Amino acid sequence: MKLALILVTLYAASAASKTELQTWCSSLGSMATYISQSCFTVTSKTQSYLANMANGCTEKPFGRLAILSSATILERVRLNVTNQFTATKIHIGLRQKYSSSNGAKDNFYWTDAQGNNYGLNSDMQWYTDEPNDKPTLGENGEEDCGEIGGTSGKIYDGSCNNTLQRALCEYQEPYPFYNPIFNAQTVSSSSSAVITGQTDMSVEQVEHCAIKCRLFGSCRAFVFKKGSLTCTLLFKYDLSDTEIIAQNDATIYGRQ
Ligand SMILES: [Ca+2]
Ligand SMILES: [Ca+2]
Repeated sequence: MKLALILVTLYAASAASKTELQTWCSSLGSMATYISQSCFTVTSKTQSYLANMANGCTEKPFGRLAILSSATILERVRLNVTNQFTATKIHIGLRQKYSSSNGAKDNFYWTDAQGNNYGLNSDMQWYTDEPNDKPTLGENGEEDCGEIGGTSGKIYDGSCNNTLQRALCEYQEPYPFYNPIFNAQTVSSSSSAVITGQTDMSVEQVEHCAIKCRLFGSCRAFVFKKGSLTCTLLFKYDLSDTEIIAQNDATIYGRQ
């Protein structure tokens, strides 16, 4: 009896600690998964890329086409959600800037419906030979919009026109929080986690790094260096042993 009461109490406590977004995400069943304080959903409606960008992810606040700068998140999204869409491509928040001198692989960037653009992570999970500007019959000779393969879970460039596809949406918590995940560690200069141009920013305290990370669309973690009061924004929290190095006055915080 006592044990049952404890279990009921524990259950009530864990249920109460679920955020509204988590509860909504769970209610969508196999069409959604909650990872790193974001709910990733696949839409049932199929639209053009630009329509999906503009209004495909508006069921909840803080929605956008998914920005997938972490290989771990991409793989969890595949296993938990997109894997069921065999041979289907699903739109994500990735575009290529037009330039007459562009090669197939140049000038891609992560983006959102507000038109904020973010540089790519260097470990982009492109499918073999992608991006390749290789439209299938019926497309108009350009592939400048990003998508993932439902089964492969890898990234492709696809045509922006005449493609009615589902969207992979990402709804973020209104106020994501960051936990220390590696104490007395920083990232190595060669780490693919570092967001170019967002390193060693002068701050006063750890919360100022958190504010910058919340504002910067592709940021999911950061390094705070207590000695120099600087922070470095990171694309991902899932760092490998080769990407982190010891440093006494540094702590890595992640959106877990
Ligand atoms: Ca292209
Ligand atoms: Ca392609």
